[in-house]
Amino acid sequence: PRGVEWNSNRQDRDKECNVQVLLRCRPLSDDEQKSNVPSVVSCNEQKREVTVMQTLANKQVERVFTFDKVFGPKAQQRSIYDQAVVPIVNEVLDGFNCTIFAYGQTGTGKTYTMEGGMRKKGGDLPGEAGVIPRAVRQIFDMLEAQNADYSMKVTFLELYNEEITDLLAPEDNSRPTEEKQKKSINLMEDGKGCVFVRGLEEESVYSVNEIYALLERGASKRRTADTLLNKRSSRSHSVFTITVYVKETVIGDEELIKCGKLNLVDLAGSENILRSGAREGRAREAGEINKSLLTLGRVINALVEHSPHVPYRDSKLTRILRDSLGGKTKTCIIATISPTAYCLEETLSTLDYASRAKSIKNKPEANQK
Ligand code: ADP
Ligand code: ZZD
Repeated sequence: PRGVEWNSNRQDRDKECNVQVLLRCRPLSDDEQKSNVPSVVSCNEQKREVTVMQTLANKQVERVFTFDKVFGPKAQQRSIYDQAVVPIVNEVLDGFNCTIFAYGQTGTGKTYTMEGGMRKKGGDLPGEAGVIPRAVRQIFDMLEAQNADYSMKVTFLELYNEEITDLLAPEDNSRPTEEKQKKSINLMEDGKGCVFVRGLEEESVYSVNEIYALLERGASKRRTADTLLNKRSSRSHSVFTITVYVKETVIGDEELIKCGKLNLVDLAGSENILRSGAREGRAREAGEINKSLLTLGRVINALVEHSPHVPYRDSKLTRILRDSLGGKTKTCIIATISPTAYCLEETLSTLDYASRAKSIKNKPEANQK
């Protein structure tokens, strides 16, 4: 079965490997439960199936989708992390680049999955902590346990309306607000066609708490931007990247540096695609068109259909994540849905999108040597 490929042996690692696609359905909220909102989604985790009940011309129609893993409404943050993310983080420490995307309609749990609920001051990781804080801790724990000679860098950016904001940039109170944003952040290409973001604050980090403090800075910066421009967060993409360098001394005191990278991406709400497609003219003026999200969909289509031209260059998101789609990075998409009848149309669109992405093939290659 698919999914076994992910944990394959060292010797057959450099083979083609499908993008892994996971599906998570959130529970009904307290309000939804109180008002008896009907649920139309059922998840069978064993069979890795999601069934959606649809009423068409007064007839009940069931649609069934299969994914690499399915997490129903009762799935805990911890179990998603243990089952889906632990193997990916292990690959990062082996020198691979890995990307995890969260894709879905606003309100279905992308941020809850990637970041989690609020952090309790001073305490240990809360049960509600999402993928990012858990991955940070696992990476440190493993490096400490191996007594490794390592260094680590993190970046955290937000992409809104094709503009990149550095969520880790220190506050500069000596300049007016408009100017602060202007510190130019550009996409640059190295000689090998790899894109990197120039002008981002790249923080070297030495402890878990230091990263958590940086996340706090990023989260509060985003909250400020959110209140300035209502609901910006549902239309923006955020990318948190951890780069780990591990020094390995081999026999004959030759030194090797193994470098692995983990990109954790919380995409804009997928409802923005449908909307910006439908009323492109006015949406563009309202800043509603989401070029990056539209282009991501086109890139996925082109890869699935083996088109000779893949439009990576058409948006910043697809330029930044080029290697994650059809490249040398190991990629996992977590698609999130709501169980309610009200979200049915969006849910089916997410399930179709995620199903298509299952056939994308990447060719992971370790960075070292
Ligand atoms: P999105 O990022 O997709 O817009 P959020 O992560 O903000 O969605 O989730 C919307 C709301 O639903 C939040 O209040 C969040 O805490 C809650 N939520 C989402 N997923 C779950 C889940 N699996 N379990 C419990 N609460 C959840
Ligand atoms: N989702 C919360 C942040 C929010 O939107 O504010 S949870 C995790 C990853 C990236 C950014 C923030 C976090 C988050 C957090 C909350 C409060 C202060 C700082 C950071 C978090 C949650 C659990 C453990 C560590 C960090």
